[in-house]
Formats: sequence, C-alpha cells, structure tokens
Amino acid sequence: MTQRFSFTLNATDGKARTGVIQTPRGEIRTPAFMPVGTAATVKAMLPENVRATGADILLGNTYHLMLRPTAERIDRLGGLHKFMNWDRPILTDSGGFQVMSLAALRKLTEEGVRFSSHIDGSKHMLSPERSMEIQRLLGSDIVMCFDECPALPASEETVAASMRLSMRWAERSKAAFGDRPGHALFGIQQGGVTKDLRAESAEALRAIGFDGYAVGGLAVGEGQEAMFGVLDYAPDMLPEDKPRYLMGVGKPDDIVGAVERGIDMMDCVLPSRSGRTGQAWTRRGQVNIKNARHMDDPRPLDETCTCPACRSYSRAYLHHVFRAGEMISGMLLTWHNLHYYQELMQGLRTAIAAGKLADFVRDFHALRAEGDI
Ligand code: PRF
Ligand code: ZN
Repeated sequence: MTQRFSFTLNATDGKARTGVIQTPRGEIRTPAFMPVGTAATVKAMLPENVRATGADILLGNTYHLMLRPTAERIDRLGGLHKFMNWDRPILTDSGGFQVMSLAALRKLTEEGVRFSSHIDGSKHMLSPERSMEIQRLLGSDIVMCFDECPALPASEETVAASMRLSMRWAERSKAAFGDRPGHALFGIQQGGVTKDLRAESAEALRAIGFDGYAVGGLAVGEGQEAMFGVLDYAPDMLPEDKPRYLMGVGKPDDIVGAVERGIDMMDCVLPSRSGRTGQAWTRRGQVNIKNARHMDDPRPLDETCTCPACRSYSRAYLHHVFRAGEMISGMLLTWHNLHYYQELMQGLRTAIAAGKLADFVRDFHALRAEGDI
C-alpha cells in the first residue's frame, strides 16, 4: 500500500517537538524549514542543490503559478514536481494572502476575491473551491485552506470579521478538497493578537478536522514581542498530534523562538531573497557582504560552514562579485543562507531529541551577541 500522510512525534523538550511527517514523496523531519519556490524555482538554486542544503520540502504559490504559467498548463505538463524537477514534498499556499499583498484592484466578497494580475492586469478570481482546484492541478502534497489575513495593526472588529470569513472558507476548502489519500489539507488559524479570537478560530478548525494546522496572521507588522506573545498560547490551542505550521516566519531568532513554543514547520523568503541583496546569515548574525570591510578579507564568510560559498570563496570574492553584479553572487549567498537555515533546523531537532534545547538556545544567542568577527 502507498504511504499515506501521517505525523509521528519522536521527542519533546518543554513545548518544543521533533518528529517526522511521512508522505508518499518522502519524509519531512520536524521542526522543518521550507525554502520558498514561488515561481516553480527557488531563485538562483538548482533543486538538487536545495536538497543538498538539507531541505525536505519546498513551498510553492497558487497565486503566482495560476497567473503564470497557469495551473492548467502545469497539469498538462505532468504537475509541478516534474515541471520544476523536485520530486520531494511540496506545500502550496492558497493564494489569498498573496492576492492581498500583490494584486491590484482586489474585491473581497463572501464568495472569494476578484483581482487584477500584478503581471499584466488580467482579471481573475480565487475562492476556496478554485484554490483547491488549482492546488490539485499543481499536484501539491500539502494543500493550504483559502483564507484571508488582515495586516496588523487592525481593529478587533476587523480581525474578528476576517477570521470568521476565513473559518467559513476553511469549511468550504475542506468540502472542495474531498478525500485525497496521500495528500494533506491544513487549516489556518487567524485572529490577530487577540487570544479569544485565536481560541474561537482554533475551535472552528478542530471541529472541521484537518491533517495539520497553521498559525496564520502573524509576522504581518506586529513585531517579534507581540508574535511571541501569541505563540505563547496559540500552538497549545491546536491538536497535539498534528503538525503545526507558522506561515511566513522568519529570521533565525524568530525560528528558534517559534520552535521553543511548539511550532513544527516554517517558511520564509528571507534566506533566498536576502542572498540576492548581499545579506548573509551566519551563527554570528547578519553579515552585509556589500560592506567595504570585506574588500581585502581572505577569510570565508563563516570558517565553520561547509557550504560551497564558505568552502571555496573568500569574503573578498563574495564582496567583489556582488559589487560587479555577477549572477554567482546571488547563487553563492543563497546557497550559504539556505545551508545555514537547514543547519539551524538540524541543530534544533538534535537538541530537542537530546532534551538539551535550553543549552542550544543559550549558545545560539551567545554567539550572535558576540557578532561577526
Ligand atoms: N495565510 C496564508 N499565507 C500566509 C499567511 C497567512 O496568514 C502569512 C502570515 N504571515 C504568510 N503566508 N494563507
Ligand atoms: Zn556557508
């Protein structure tokens, strides 16, 4: 029999958890970081190189792919995995969040959202039913419910009305998704920074029943302290035996704080995007390779890192190719950043399994406090 979708918890340390999500396309070790492959590519990286950094799963986007090259075309070409040459699991976001941040002329109704493409102005519609259809055509392994995520700060009435709409859409998403063995559907909790609304949302999602549960609506302008405030209680409201996914987070210290609070999965454009703008992330924090202090520096970005950028190139070279606008700059820094993120996740998994997360987190913060040298 084919492997179905399942989640096994192997160990906990405080609220932190480590385990494995089994899918027909392979295992996802948790806590997991998912590199973002919005347009059917993790920018500047070959899929085999993304895998070499330690990624078990990628994230793809309904919004971008429905506009270009379209979900129907990807389906005719054999699905997203074949199209982009990545045969491991793919999670797809449902589109609502991206419509609200990228599309022009959005019109939101109970039915869904009508919008104009940010690429060519053409008119489109997304609804729970259409989002489920697109994610099915793409061949997504983990499908996200269609939701709406208000930017913060917003009034409590606005957040409550939006959350309740998302919960009605969650029910429609589940009905439209149907029964698809080996594929998972995740619900998305909303409710901003209001505990009662988070509880109401979690209750609504649990009543519908999902294969996993996301904490949505965070990292949208509230700041780390407020986000951690919500994460102090929100994951506990979700079923213990299902994966918990924090959407769109974050910086390395956000990731560590989220894992300490019981989050199992995360995604963020940060390591890939900042690699293309000359920002590197290391054990000692952020390094701006554009800075003139690197111009004559023969040392690697991080002497303990085993990525190709650190094994074979100096800071002086990385600085030079960035300044010269050479494509290898984005390639090397993206590779380093994704390698660093995956090494951080492996460190967290190992520490949780050993019951030594507190020591790991102390060392993580201590080295960053020293800064780049
Ligand atoms: N909902 C969806 N995608 C998202 C978010 C959300 O709330 C966020 C919030 N950080 C990022 N991506 N569907
Ligand atoms: Zn490196």
